[in-house]
Amino acid sequence: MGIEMFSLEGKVALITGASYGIGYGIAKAMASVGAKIVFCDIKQEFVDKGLASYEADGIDAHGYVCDVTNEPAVQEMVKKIEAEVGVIDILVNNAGIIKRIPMCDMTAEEFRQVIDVDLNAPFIVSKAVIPSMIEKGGGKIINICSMMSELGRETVSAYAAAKGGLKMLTRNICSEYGDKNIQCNGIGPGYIATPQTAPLREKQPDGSRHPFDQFICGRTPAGRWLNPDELGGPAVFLASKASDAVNGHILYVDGGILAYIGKQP
Ligand code: NAP
Ligand code: GCO
Repeated sequence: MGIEMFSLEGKVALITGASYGIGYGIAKAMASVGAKIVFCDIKQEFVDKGLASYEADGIDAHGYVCDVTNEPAVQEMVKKIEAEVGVIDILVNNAGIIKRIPMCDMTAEEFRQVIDVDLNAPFIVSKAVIPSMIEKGGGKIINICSMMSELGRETVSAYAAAKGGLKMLTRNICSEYGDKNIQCNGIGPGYIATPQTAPLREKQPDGSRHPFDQFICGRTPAGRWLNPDELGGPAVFLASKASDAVNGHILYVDGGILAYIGKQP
């Protein structure tokens, strides 16, 4: 078993919410080892922008407009992908949102919206792809978890609840479908420089660094924010034959945050 154990040649990979950000970084890495890239986004405008980015990177991706919280729309999209591209071998549940609101100020509707995208949608999309994976003899599901699958912090109650639930959904899919040769694992990114975290890195009015930016760099052994491309290698591993015996595992790609008490002030 040489380098080919990491090959995704001819595999169809669906990465949700991958017009940019972490999903895009993962898709690029998977394409580089032969995967056929399929992605969805909630708006045609973002799908088109994503297709243009993939083309500029020499990747022949397939883009679909789909709100992953909408079960009938997801089922229709999966059928279209199966007809137009092929049966999905690899699913990356990446689409996600966050609302940073103190819990007692958050409405139940705002809480539900985060749970809907970050937890209900991975259930919906996984449920839509598993039957064909079983028919095909197996598949790979990768759920994008978070530091908040293990840790809490002020203002992210809904997100932490969703990402904690996503960790356990990962373990349950492993438990329920492991005997059908489906491996379901998670990736728990640390703090990644994407549009989702841009507000935490914005310069202050006086030009100084955002306090959270300084805080996170002090909590990360490497002393820096990570970038989306750094998630590509771990994702390729969990999507490839190299990880056929890995199931129900959350692989933290956090630069060591979870191992580190933080830099002494
Ligand atoms: P991002 O820059 O905000 O991108 C999120 C993507 O998901 C966007 O393309 C967005 O599309 C899409 N999306 C949102 N709701 C959707 C829906 N209902 N249906 C379909 N697509 C939807 O986020 P990111 O930083 O790349 O994060 C990607 C994943 O990693 C998320 O699950 C996030 O929770 C997780 N994560 C991020 C970090 C980090 O530090 N950035 C760390 C750990 C985990 P639109 O632009 O059209 O809304
Ligand atoms: C936040 C950040 C984090 C990251 C990520 C960390 O507000 O704390 O957005 O939640 O997105 O999930 O792993």
